[in-house]
Amino acid sequence: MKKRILYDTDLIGDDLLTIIIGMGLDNIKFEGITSFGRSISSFERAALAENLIDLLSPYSIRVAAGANAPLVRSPREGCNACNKPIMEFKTYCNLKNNKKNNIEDGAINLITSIIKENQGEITLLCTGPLTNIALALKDSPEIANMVKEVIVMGGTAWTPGNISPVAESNIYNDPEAAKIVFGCFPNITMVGLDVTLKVLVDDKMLNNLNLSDTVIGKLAKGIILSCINEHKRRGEGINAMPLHDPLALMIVFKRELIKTVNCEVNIETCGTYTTGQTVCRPVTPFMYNNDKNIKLVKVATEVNNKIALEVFSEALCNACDKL
Ligand SMILES: [Ca+2]
Repeated sequence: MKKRILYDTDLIGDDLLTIIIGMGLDNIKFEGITSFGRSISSFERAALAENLIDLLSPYSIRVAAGANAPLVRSPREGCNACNKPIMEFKTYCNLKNNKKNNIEDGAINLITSIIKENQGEITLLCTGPLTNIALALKDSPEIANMVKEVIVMGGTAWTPGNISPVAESNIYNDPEAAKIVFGCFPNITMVGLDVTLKVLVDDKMLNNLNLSDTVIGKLAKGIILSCINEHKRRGEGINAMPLHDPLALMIVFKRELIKTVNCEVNIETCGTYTTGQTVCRPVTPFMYNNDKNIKLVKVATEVNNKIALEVFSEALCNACDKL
């Protein structure tokens, strides 16, 4: 049976790859895609998702634009390393007049309506700042108990941060929203830097992928190459693209890719040097028996990167061969 996914995303490079590989997989179905924007607006980002759907999806997917700024903070500029291949793809779509402008008005409406109409069925996959989801929870708190599960690409338990010494970028961008989301949903899996930095596509693997010379093949190759080069430029020791967001998607249908530890997770919102930190405390059965009010989050700590890369490669090549 297909896993039914509501995907909330900031639609930068690896988010687009996530949609592309999602189209190359038979065992998932996107029910809706909602966007978060910054200098490139959520509407423009939603339009990119719609372009991909028009080209690749065998079924219709509802798309809505969401917030353009965090709940209380000023928006930060996101990574723009992949802008060139994305702009080339946009130009292609505009020339082909593929943009149908079916974007719905309001991510919050779409999130709440899909969850309410499909109670217990929907996996909420989040690979951007959690602003849209927090706003949906403020609007309709009851949705917290209506989703099947929530997979969050974000945070880090015991690995250094990627935007500050202790914080991962998605959580750092809107820690107040993350605090609401982690505080409300009873069934969250946190797919953070502890695992995503172990699933890496380097130059050699990209060459071996031998992506077809289609529009989607060029876009995927451009995104991966731009990301590899950006990591090389930063000189942080990772000369490859970490599959942050695609890994979170793969876990929806292939749970055995990761091992998790039950943790209490608190989000730091006011630290001078620690804002956005996901403070994780492993909870033993003994601790939980003494205090059943502890909210448990499944924190991914190990990943089978070999199998993850195989699944990613096959799905990506399938999708790229389509167009
Ligand atoms: Ca993302």
